[in-house]
Amino acid sequence: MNKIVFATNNANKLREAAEILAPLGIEVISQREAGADCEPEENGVTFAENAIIKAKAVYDIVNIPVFADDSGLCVDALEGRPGVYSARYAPKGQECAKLIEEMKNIPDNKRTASFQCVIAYIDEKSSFTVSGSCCGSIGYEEKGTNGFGYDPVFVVGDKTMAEMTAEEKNELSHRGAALRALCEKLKG
Ligand code: ITT
Repeated sequence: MNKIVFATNNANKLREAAEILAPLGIEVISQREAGADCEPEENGVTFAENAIIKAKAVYDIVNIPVFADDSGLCVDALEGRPGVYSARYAPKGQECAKLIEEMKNIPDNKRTASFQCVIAYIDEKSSFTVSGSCCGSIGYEEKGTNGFGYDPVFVVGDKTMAEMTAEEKNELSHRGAALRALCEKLKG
């Protein structure tokens, strides 16, 4: 099985990537396991810029194949916010409550949103980015206890992402799509 280091400090992203990539023959190792205990400043203004910053910082330490994920929630009624600032929109655990409050006067038909994910990959021969997205809408209350971040307010079909099993989420998520695109590129 091929090994790739995932440049992230987010344990939920790590778990999802491991679940998605294992059946495709790729073993995911955390940056900490690989000996890279760093948290580079994410000062890019796009998902791609931030993904590249994270992948490079870890690649420079470990020198084996690395990928990083920069992702976030883009809400149409908020002109794409919180977007690249999703991790910094509210203190951890309060992001859904803050978003529900900010969206309280937005009618049903204007609550559309998408999760976006850009993955940057680097090895000794190549570097590239791939992306994935998932369209849905913002609910009026938090529902479900699975997943993380904005999952309890992000509705796809008749469920929030936090009401889905890990398999259901991975099948349709932005991260699932980007990771499958990464595999396709690596198969080349
Ligand atoms: P790393 O930078 O260490 O990977 P992070 O959590 O800071 O971890 P990002 O900078 O990419 O990652 O921020 C992404 C934020 O967007 C994340 O903290 C969540 O709030 C949100 N997010 C991304 N993917 C999500 C998902 O699948 N479900 C729910 N929220 C998600």
